[in-house]
Amino acid sequence: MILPIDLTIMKTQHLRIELRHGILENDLTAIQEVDSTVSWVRPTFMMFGRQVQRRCETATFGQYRYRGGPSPADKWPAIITEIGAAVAERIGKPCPPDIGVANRYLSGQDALGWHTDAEASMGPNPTVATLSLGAERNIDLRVDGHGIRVPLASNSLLIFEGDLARVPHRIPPTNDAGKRISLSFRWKGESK
Ligand SMILES: O=C(O)CCC(=O)C(=O)O
Repeated sequence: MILPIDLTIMKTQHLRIELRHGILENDLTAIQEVDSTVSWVRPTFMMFGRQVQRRCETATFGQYRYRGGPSPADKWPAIITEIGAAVAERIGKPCPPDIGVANRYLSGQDALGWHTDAEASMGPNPTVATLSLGAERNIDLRVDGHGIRVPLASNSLLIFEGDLARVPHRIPPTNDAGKRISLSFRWKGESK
């Protein structure tokens, strides 16, 4: 069962999850610029021996390659650098972030299936901060076996810190939603 909650901070033994609002001064301008600047692709990947198309468009920046995703851009577009710096400052992290991942959902039918952000190359206890721009969508999380549904308003920032393998999540499809872009900035972590 998925329980809708108004999340602010949640801590478990291995994880910290936080939702903040009002991150950028002008999220409306930011979404337009990111939308038109990023080279979006809709990758395909193999699942159970079949070629499947990803249900949203994506782009990656930094030393990272999504499973079946596009090669990361060598150069971060200026607007992504700028937003990454604003996010880093808001949460007290070094600038620039190690990695940026952008996702574009053109409508409510675009979605992202269950996955975790755990990557061996990110070391133990990495931080992932995801900025939402545009249409509000829900994110479903599984935390310690509990299903949680969190609405992600435009200009909100969802932060995961710790053992990311313990927080599977997805963006489920919905009937009517306009365009949404998420920008996920990631920092390598260290043992505590
Ligand atoms: O679009 C979102 O908010 C989720 C992004 C995400 O889970 C990812 O990039 O791995």
